Amino acid sequence: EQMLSKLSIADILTGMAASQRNTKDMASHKFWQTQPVPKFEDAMKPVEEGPIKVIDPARVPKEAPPFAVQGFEWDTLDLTDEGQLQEVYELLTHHYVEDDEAMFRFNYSSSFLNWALKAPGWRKDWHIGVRATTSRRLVAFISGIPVSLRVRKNTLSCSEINFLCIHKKLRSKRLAPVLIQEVTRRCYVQGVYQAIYTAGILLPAPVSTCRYFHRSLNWEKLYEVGFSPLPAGSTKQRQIARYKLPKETETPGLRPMETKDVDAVLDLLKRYLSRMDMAQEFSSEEVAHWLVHDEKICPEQVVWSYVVEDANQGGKLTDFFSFYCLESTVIGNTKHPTIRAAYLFYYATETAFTGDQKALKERLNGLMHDALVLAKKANFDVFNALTLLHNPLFLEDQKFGAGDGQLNYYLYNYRANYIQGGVDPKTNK
Ligand code: MYA
Repeated sequence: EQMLSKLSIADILTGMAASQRNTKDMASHKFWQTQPVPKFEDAMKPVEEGPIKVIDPARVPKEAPPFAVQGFEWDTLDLTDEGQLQEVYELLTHHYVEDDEAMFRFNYSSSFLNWALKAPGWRKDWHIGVRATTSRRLVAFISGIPVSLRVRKNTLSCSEINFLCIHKKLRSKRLAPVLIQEVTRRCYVQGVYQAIYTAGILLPAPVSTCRYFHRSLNWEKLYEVGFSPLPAGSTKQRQIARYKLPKETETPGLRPMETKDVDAVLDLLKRYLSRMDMAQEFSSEEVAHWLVHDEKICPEQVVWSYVVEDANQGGKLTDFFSFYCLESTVIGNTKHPTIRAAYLFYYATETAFTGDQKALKERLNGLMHDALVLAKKANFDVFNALTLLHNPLFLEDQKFGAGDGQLNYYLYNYRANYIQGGVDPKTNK
């Protein structure tokens, strides 16, 4: 999940978004207290990193239990079937994540779902649906994809769990734990004993937490839908002028990424991510899948990636960046039915390896400025980024504002020391 976050001044002054306030202690998490996850009280203590529980494959049930509520049943979805992909799209469009005030709801496109759920190594049995037995209507969903995840020195074979969704009419019936236990069983059956997942809400207990930042591209529309406030003492005209961008990019050698760039981008990305405490370990197949737009997978474009080719170094690729499209429905707004948001995705730059902090800050600002120009050209309304990687080095200069949303990162059945969200701009650590 990506938490829906709005630009907010009040929330920053008072501390946190409502979803982030911890109103429940461990004992009241009736489900999570039974699971192999760290408790809040242990989350900040130094630990030896490793699995929490050893799973005995012989004790993993081979079949799903009958679904917990009469009149409903499990159904493994076939997302190579256009109609079933469309059913997941419909469920999420009407029932997936909303912000605290129910102003916006994520509207993942079916292209996005096709891309995100059929990543290299995807398995049909990790696309789990629940249907009403008689009407065959899809009422709940949870998914996993396989990822190789490095947490500091250890590389884990994990599943990444996402798109947990229950129809609004079936909420608060303790069905989420039923779905989570079933996806857990299906991972165990495959010998996968760890998982990574993210959520806007606070659960026991995050391994890291990032804040969302937003950079207005179409300020007037964001103001009209209630996403951006008009700061006291400013005017609409001044806000529009503040976020104006040039028509063309400035970095010499910048061009769209192509399939022929995959190996060079993988090399750069691997070296860059090796400096982070936690990151996915990519194969070249995964880099191609996640970064190169392919209209066979995404009839509607989802990912935009650019590389910098240095003519002075024989055409060497020195940098790349990418962003993806995730729209949100503006609930009940006929003038502006959706917000088109670009989310900063992966990037890397050779400058990160020079040890020159000032040069890195300058380079990233140049690259991200161009990313904003390109996103504006591609008709996005807002550009979002988290406080991870080296993002804190450019967020302020590129006129991002802090949002009211946070994104919590969780590991299932793995104990790890807390990872500070983002890089301290002062120390670059
Ligand atoms: S995060 C996106 C989640 N989806 C949405 O927010 C969409 C809109 N909301 C809904 O569809 C429902 O409200 C959901 C809850 C389905 C979220 N992650 O059935 P309930 C716990 C984990 O009565 P409902 C994403 O997709 C809650 O704390 N647990 O509640 C990543 C409580 O337990 P406890 C959650 O509102 C998902 C229990 O469920 C979440 O009807 C990663 C209440 O159940 C949540 N987002 O349904 C899942 N929300 O009493 C974990 C609520 O203990 C994967 N709960 O506090 C773990 C790894 C598994 C694989 C392991 C392999 C090794």
